[in-house]
Amino acid sequence: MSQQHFPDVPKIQFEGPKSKNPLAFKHYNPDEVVEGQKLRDLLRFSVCYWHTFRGTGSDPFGPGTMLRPWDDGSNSVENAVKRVGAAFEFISKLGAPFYCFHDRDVAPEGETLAESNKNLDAVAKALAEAQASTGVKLLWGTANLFSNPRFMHGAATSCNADVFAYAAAQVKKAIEVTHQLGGENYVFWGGREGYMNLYNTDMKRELDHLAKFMHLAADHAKSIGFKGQFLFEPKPKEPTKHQYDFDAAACLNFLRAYGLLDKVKLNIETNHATLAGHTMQHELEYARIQGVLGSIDANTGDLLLGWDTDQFPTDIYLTTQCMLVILQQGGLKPGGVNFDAKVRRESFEPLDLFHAHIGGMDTFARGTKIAAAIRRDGVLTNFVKNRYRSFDTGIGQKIEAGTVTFADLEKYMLEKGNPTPNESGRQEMLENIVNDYL
Ligand code: XUL
Ligand code: CO
Repeated sequence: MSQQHFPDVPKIQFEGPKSKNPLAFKHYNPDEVVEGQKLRDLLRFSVCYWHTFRGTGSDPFGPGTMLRPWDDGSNSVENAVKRVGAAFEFISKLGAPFYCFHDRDVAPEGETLAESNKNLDAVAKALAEAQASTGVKLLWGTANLFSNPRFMHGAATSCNADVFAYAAAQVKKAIEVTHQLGGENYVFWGGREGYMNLYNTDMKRELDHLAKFMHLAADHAKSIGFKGQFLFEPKPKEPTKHQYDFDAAACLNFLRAYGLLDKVKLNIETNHATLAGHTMQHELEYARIQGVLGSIDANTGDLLLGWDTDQFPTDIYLTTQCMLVILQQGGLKPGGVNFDAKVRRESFEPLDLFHAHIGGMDTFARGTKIAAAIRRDGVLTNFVKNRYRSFDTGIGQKIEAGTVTFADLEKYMLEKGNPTPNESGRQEMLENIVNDYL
């Protein structure tokens, strides 16, 4: 591949924590083994096409600031193919093993569905060639069912049956292209699957339609032999006031209620978790304990801003907490850590894309090593195990085994008189202990 889009950037190398080179990893050594896995295979980093190669830095107050030198600003297939070259040069120099895309990020939408499909096929050919020549693989594909005005009322949850049909056709094609490119997962994020006002909304019908849509997608995947994992990505609001995929708990209830649990897992995103009023650790743990933690979209919000700012993760507490959960389930494979994150509008130079991703990857690598050390010493797990020891024997054991009734418990307590005294939760001590590992 001709390397011409980032001529001043070499392949990013691991130089260790003492390095002062901003274009080097200080903590992410892909070959370092943590809990029996190389960091490369444990973290499975992915670069997202939409923010990194289509982001312009536009905001409601002004246009984009990031016209890339390789981009002629047109909506042509030729420009899209040229962009593939820049994207794969970036991803390979960074050393991320994966990328992700929406159909409409990689290829321009045409006048008709047939034309859009043709454009997508043309760019998919370039993507396949770039994957083959660089070894970069596709973590997941998805369809953009929210930008075009036809999706104003939603896609699978639109009140317009033709829009449902259009979305189905688009997802059919996106799954086929994902399959063709060896994608390991396929994501559903319900861009406008929600409502602005219940006065005009039949919630039951919309949810039934969304479930029908996912079943149809899973049926099609089966019919073409696509074995990738389907992932549902929770987000509570934005663009709609209420998204049906509100949080991990709402998504799980939806999947369970509609018989989709054996077909779909979750893709948990940090800024979506916090918009829902949860920590990322909460969302990951909730998904993990129910066996549906599939993949993550790594980013972070801003405590002072109430919207989806999609910033790169730089907080070591955050990544340590994420990795405590992810290590507990032995990694995310076939999922990974996808940077669904964008550089700020002021960071408009291509070089900033490197700084942002290097920071995110280093922050995750540090979090991984810190979490592994905490786990190795058992400082949290031993405390937690001990905290619940009253359920390991005696009456607690019987409660868990389901061998006692309310009447038995009443008899037990009447005889005993008062419960065994409580012990401190020692939150502050544990917070100090975690700090010792940072
Ligand atoms: C939007 C978001 C999406 C999904 C894929 O907030 O996170 O980019 O990850 O559609
Ligand atoms: Co996302």
